[in-house]
Amino acid sequence: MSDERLRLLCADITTLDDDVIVNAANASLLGGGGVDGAIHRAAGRELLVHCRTLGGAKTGEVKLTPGFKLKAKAIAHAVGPVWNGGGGGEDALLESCYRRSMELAVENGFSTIAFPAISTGVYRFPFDRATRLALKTIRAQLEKEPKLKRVTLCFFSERDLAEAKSLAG
Ligand code: AR6
Repeated sequence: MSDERLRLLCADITTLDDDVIVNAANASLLGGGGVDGAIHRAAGRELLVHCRTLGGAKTGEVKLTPGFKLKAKAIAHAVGPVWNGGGGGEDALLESCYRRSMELAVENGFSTIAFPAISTGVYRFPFDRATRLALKTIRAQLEKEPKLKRVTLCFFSERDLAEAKSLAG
């Protein structure tokens, strides 16, 4: 059962020691506010120097970097969609962020990964819709990827965690 490898918690994602932590980045991959700002601050300036070589990423794409000063070994920079009413392919783009992050983790030999609630802050994706989609995509991917030992959904408030737990069933 894939749910034995899924955990939901409330934390600052920069403090986690999972192999990979996922960043809710923007297309420049050069940092910003929210979780992106927190990850860049915690990983240190070397992360920005490295990100400058990546040439950005499209919405729905994910690029992997080292974790630098983080406990995590790597950071998966995922560019989530800006919510625009749902008619612009936002669901598929958000799903791609979760699926590609997990695929890249496995391809690079990692076995644990932690996600923030991508697109649900500044990008305004409705929290319940985003969380349902995250749970569905992660569960499907866990079934396909036996090498992934644990996937964490990391929320930044107890309120978000409680809502996610009720959606997870
Ligand atoms: N640990 C875990 N979750 C966090 C943390 C943290 N340290 N900080 C915030 N969150 P957002 P987005 C939660 O706005 O909507 C940036 O400027 C937060 O409560 O960080 O994908 C980028 O550069 C929310 O639930 O990301 C982009 O321009 C979730 O992380 C843009 O924001 C996502 O909120 C991306 O917007």
